[in-house]
Amino acid sequence: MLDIQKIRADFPILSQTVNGKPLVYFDNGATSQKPQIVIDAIEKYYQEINANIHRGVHTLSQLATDAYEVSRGKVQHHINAKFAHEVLFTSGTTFGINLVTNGFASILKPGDEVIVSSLEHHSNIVPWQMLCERTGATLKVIPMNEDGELIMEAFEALLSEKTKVVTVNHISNALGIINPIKHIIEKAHAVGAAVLIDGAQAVPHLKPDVQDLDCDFYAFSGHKMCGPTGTGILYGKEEWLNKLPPYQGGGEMIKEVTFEKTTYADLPHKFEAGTPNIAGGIVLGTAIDYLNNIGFDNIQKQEEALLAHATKRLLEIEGLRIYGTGKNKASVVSFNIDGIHPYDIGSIIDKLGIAVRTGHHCAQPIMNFFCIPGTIRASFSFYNTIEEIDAMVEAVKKAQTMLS
Ligand code: 7TS
Repeated sequence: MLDIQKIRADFPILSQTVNGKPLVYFDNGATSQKPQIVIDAIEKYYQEINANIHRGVHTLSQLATDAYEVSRGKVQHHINAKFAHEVLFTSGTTFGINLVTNGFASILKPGDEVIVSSLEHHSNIVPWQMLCERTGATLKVIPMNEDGELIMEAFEALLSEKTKVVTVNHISNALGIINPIKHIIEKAHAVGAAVLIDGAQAVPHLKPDVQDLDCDFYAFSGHKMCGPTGTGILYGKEEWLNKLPPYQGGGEMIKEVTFEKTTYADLPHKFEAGTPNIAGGIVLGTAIDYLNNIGFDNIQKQEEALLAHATKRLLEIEGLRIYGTGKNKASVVSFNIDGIHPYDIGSIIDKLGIAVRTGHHCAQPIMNFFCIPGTIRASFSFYNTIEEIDAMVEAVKKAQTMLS
């Protein structure tokens, strides 16, 4: 088992008090906290090797470029991509998805279909809607059941030769449901559709294997996996990245520029215009090393224990309903209490030092499905403890008493 106290000591923010109470940070789905090793690595970059990359012959530029490319290699191995050039640095999941939808604008035709799921974050709905508006393609939606699970028979019924893209999240941010993505990818490929997986909520909990999954694109954010904000990755299969046009034009993404015509650089540079978040990209590699040193088996064991304890303790509260009761779940509990607005509970427990997210979690269609304005979401990380969950349960009970 993990020595949680030792791990917690890696995260300086966790020893803070908020509103005079020890911080209980259960908003990991929004962003994770950062270990000291990540904070130090950012400082070290600016103190020792700060320079622009891929352009200088001078020593610092080469050091920075090497560190950036080493980090790309770490990500490649972490997600088991076949080639390093299939790993694009982005500013986050949102950017990665928009890069792909922008590319598909030159591929989709009126009458083509794009399938999204009813469990998506707005980041994986709106860009596809915009794409459909641009191209005349039609958006189809995989429905879900009362447990928050996607209905696979309905998905299969939506598939046809018109389906050009299927996109679904690996893990739902609002409910924590883990989707059967391998099955979805297989079925989508059987009709010749490309598949984008939104891995934003998966990468903090597990190590995706993009070759085993056989997905065409896998997008995620660095800041949810102990890395800096403003970092992310878009994995794309080489053949797809070669097929898609660049997203942004600018420096570093070209081979040759004249006023008559520009030719584009090879992968990955074709998709990395301008000066990137160099420090962030390098330090994302540090965060990945940190997580791998802890070990994803250990992370999962700890998070399973937290989820089981939180589910059991919360259900002791009268009138409390958990949303997302499917079997396959990550360490996220979304709930409401009869007759009380989620925001009111969130505000009161914040006064008691407990940070959860309340609201629609950028997943309004899920809230509409359950006919609720939002939920209280506690999302756990491996550095959280059973005692913190008990503190949250007591705080929620107190809030319930105050508000009833
Ligand atoms: N996709 C999913 C499944 C997400 O959970 C999020 C962010 C995004 C995409 C967008 O990621 P970004 O890094 O580009 O912003 N989710 C949340 C959340 O659940 N609470 O705050 C942000």
